[in-house]
Amino acid sequence: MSNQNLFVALRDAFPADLDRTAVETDNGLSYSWRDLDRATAMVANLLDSLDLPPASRIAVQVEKSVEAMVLYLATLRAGHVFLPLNTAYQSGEIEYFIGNAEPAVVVCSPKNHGWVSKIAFTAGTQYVFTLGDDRTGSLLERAAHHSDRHTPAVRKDDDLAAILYTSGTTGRSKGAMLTHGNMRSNALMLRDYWQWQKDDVLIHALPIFHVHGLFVAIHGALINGSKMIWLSKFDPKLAISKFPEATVFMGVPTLYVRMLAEPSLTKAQAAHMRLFISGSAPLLIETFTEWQQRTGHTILERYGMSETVMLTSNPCGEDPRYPGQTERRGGTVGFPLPGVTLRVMEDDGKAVAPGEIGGIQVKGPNVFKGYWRMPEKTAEEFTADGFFRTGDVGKVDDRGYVTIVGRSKDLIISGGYNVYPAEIEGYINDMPGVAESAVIGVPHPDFGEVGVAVIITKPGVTVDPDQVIAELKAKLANFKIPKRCVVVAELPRNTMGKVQKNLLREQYKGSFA
Ligand code: MCA
Ligand code: AMP
Repeated sequence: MSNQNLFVALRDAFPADLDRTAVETDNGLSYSWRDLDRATAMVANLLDSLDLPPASRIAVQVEKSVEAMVLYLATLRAGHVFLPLNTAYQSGEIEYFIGNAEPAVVVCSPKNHGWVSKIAFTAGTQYVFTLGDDRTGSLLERAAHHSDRHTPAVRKDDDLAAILYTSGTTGRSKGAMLTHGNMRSNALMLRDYWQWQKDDVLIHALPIFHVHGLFVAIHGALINGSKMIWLSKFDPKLAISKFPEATVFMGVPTLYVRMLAEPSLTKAQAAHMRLFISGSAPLLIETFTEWQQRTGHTILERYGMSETVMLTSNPCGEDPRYPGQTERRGGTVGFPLPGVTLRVMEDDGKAVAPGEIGGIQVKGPNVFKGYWRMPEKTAEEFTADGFFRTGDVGKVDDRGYVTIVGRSKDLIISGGYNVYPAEIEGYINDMPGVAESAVIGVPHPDFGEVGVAVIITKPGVTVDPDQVIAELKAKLANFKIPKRCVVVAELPRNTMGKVQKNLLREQYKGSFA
């Protein structure tokens, strides 16, 4: 694999006829491949005109739009590092990310310009632009004065392309550094593994501030020169209505659960589709089975991480490494992808017996460069022989299928978003009257899993659970807010005095049955 700027690999795959439609939006706009090339050139020229240090971070917190995707592609084209931020993050969270990543440029939604620019300039950011989801804002105004031709910056495989913040069990988020090589190798491999066809059309219904929507979906379509039907926000009825014009859909399990609740989801309506992919969170076997019965399609479940992009996938036709195994098996995340080495290990570093459960470790060209400015933390997460510890617990069966059975990291995945109990507990424990708290994940029919906060108060003090929730809502992204908050006299502890979250999960698992 020669060294190549990821943008060049994507643009090389554009169809010969650049006037064909590349993106069609749900509000009636369409963008040709030529539009994408010209728009990314103009924004890349704007970035070049700022004389930024090489590999500057470009932090972006904007609503989903085609122009936001153009900004991502232009950042690659200009050779800088894209840092997408969840639109639900509030000022405390943004302050941390900007302080940690020290971006040279911040692009924010016009409505947030006031508080974001204050945080950015205080942190030393040189430029703050705005970008609305309706093609307004200073970024496009400034880019309009620049040429629509641009020679992409030369980038090597090991050069940074993006930083994705993902927390660990210990509170603050870590910036996962993904290189041009990580993402290009994964995109090219998935193009072949998921058998992207010439006339495939992708329905893009995911946010574009995480790996699934920003890399797996967008790279998947672009590296195959495939049109995208672009939904600004997931709506089950709208997504289903697009099936007759499309062939590929990618979603987190919640999207499938919500579409199954729609009477318009029928076999006939899904007949034109070729491939439904699910990931980011466990797909319940009930959802997998119901989807198969309702639509005649067998969802392809795959497994990935911010640190590794895609790791495993159920088959999409014949996988020569597993002859005759074309079955997509519900409840599994399929085979390690070509180029990915996956092993299941005991805590003491020995491999488990075949079929046994242990910690999943991986190696491959898709595995990230490390955590931004956290070399010690990075070193902890890699073994001496170079495998990345995913923090996931699983097994590989005798047919080679990988099953994820749990996580050793304290993590809740809610509607496909990661929620880190340690971060929420930190905020609750700082509240007056709170002695200690534990946030656990419990099953939820829509989001799959949601947080429940269990609190013990200081002696003689009463704490109002609703007040706790209200205070959290003022500080944290909405998807992180526990869906239930209870005050109890004591928390179950093991002999070491450690809170036994497994007992709490058992006790509160019926909260949203
Ligand atoms: C919204 N709410 C949530 C969530 N989303 N609560 C818990 N978990 C969530 N994920 C709450 C809001 O706070 C709000 O509550 C109420 O639900 C409705 O808010 P709204 O924004 O309208 O929610 P929605 O539109 O219904 O969003 C649900 C969603 C969204 C469409 C499932 O969460 C989504 O797009 N998830 C996809 C996440 C994703 O892209 N994951 C990929 C990560 P209130 O009114 O009280 O504020 S990448 C990854 O994991 C790896 C690499 C991989 O393998 O892909
Ligand atoms: P993130 O770091 O946000 O990319 O989340 C990655 C985590 O999501 C993985 O470590 C897994 O715990 C989880 N995950 C991703 N895909 C799946 C899947 N198909 N089934 C179960 N968990 C998954």
